[in-house]
Amino acid sequence: MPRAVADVEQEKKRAAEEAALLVEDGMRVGLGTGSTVAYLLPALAQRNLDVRCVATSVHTEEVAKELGLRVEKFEELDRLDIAIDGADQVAPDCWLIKGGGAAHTREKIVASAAERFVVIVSSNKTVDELAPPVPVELLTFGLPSILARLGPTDLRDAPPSPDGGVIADHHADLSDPAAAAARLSAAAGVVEHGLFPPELVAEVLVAEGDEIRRMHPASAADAGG
Ligand code: DER
Repeated sequence: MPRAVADVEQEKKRAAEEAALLVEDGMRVGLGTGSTVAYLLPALAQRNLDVRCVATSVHTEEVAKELGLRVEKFEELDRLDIAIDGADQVAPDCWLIKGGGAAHTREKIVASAAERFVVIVSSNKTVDELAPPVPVELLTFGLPSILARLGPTDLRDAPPSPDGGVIADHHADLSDPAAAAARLSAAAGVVEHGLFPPELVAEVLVAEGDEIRRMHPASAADAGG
């Protein structure tokens, strides 16, 4: 049965508050984007830690600053200790689909720069298998030809990304997420796609009611993470 909206919001808040506890004084922190991260920002600000943050979207940056968090340009930090972000879908092996909020390009850069990328989700985000579409960011240069080569893709009725890219949703075959990700990464004109591999993920915090279930990709478990 689908979860009631209030329950989903409560779970997002629960996951976000749990993740805020992972941040320690002096850390460099990547802040994701979306309705789950909206609960992270006040929870983190409330801890009054001395942290340096980078934001994955203008909206996150504005809200974080309003709450008193120190947000710096990502041009000023080369590594992050932790990044925390939501996801649209989480598969059992920790493959993710992200980009519902159109911020996946910056989100992937920030996640990749982090020692520990922590994903926070309500229980309705976990799936048995990833399902299309996959959000993509495309260059405007040669857009019709990029789309023709890519295959079925819907342009989103959304403003361009802060980096000038066009946001679209690609109807990829996701029976093999690694193959789909490799194909999208290799496609000329695709700036970034919303398939995030388990290798990027340290931990997924899934709120199930008041409980937190921790999912770890096999790669992290092998490394003792
Ligand atoms: O756009 C994104 O990638 C968001 O992080 C998304 O994946 C999660 O957004 P939500 O917390 O609003 O569901």
